Amino acid sequence: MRDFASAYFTMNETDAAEYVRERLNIFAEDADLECREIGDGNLNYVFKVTDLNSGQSIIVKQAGPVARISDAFKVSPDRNRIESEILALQGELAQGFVPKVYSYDPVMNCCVMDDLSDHEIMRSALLNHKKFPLFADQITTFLARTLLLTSDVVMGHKEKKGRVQQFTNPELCEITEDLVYTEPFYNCEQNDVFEGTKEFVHQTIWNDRELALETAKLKFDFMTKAQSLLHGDLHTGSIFIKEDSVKIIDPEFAFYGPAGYDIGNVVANLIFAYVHASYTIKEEKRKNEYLQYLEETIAQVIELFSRKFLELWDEAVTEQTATVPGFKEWYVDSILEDTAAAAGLELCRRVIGIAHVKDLTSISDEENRVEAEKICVTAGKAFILERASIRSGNDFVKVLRRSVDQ
Ligand code: SR1
Ligand code: MG
Repeated sequence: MRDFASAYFTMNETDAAEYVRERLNIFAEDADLECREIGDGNLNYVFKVTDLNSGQSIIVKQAGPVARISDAFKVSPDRNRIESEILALQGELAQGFVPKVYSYDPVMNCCVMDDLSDHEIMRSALLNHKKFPLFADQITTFLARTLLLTSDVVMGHKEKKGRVQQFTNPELCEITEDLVYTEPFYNCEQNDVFEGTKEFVHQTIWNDRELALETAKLKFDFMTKAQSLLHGDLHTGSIFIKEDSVKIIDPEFAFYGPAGYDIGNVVANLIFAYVHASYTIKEEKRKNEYLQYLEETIAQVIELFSRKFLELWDEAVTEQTATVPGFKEWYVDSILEDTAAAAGLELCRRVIGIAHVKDLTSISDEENRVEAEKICVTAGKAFILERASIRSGNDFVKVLRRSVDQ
């Protein structure tokens, strides 16, 4: 029998099933446990453990000492504590939007949570051109509540500073600082640009001094603006979805940063789905319908977020100076500016940097992939440089359309 109590080791499927049997009180004594490793992210091991007698299943998620994507990323397994603690907190602030966590184990650096196999990963669903009419409403409730209720507008400032400490996440933040804010904007060795897209990136991104300056400013905002407790990696691979339900997973990049970072990541990943659909749906009418659905969803995310954030502000504000007329409008405006910037950064980095998205890599025709990537980079750059004037849902859609037409 393995010793799970004394020292950390990375588990295999047999270990994870034994772990569940020995350490947890979830399944019946006579459970017939089967375990499969199902993780497809860049960092962790995800074990699905099923009792073949009852059909009941749970997830054991373990943080390894290095990232799966590359041994070069040595990342503290403490990220599993961050993930467990933020999931508990988000579960209180935005009920029903995150999986329930049953246990966190600081020795094995793993947590046990609900199995969401009745949902599907949103990125895969969008690549299959599925529509989720409730998504914009659901995600904006999650965003408005988690981003406002963890901020100085609502929380006592000493308590909030305690949270900033609790969720200080230097190694995962460093990954974002490098992969999102730095490497994509110069000809860095670690970048991984598709051959046909390289020349365009050289001309459009690496030769642009204004863009270098603006992304430098944004990097310093990301590192210093402890505004809200962020998910920190809110792409469509971090969202489980079904017709009537959305569950946000994988918040291991959580920390206190600019609120717009999470919203911008959602918008950018809807744009990846849009570009993918543009090049993969053959039938014109079906394609246009799907693109229209995605444009509407992008616009709704912005509009509903702004509306819900302002409404919740009036109910929940405790900071006296935040009630000064005009302040909340200024505050939301700055979040929307950061949203545009974050969308732009994500659009550029998934084309140029080391971590790609299937929306682009799965476009099998090389010319189409290059065209799709150029659209993302063009839109990304525009979102960054024009962020001061991008405020409404329609503004976001206009940048996207213009980039497609260029
Ligand atoms: C080394 S981790 C690479 C990327 O995967 C994660 O999901 C984050 O997006 C990170 O940037
Ligand atoms: Mg992840």
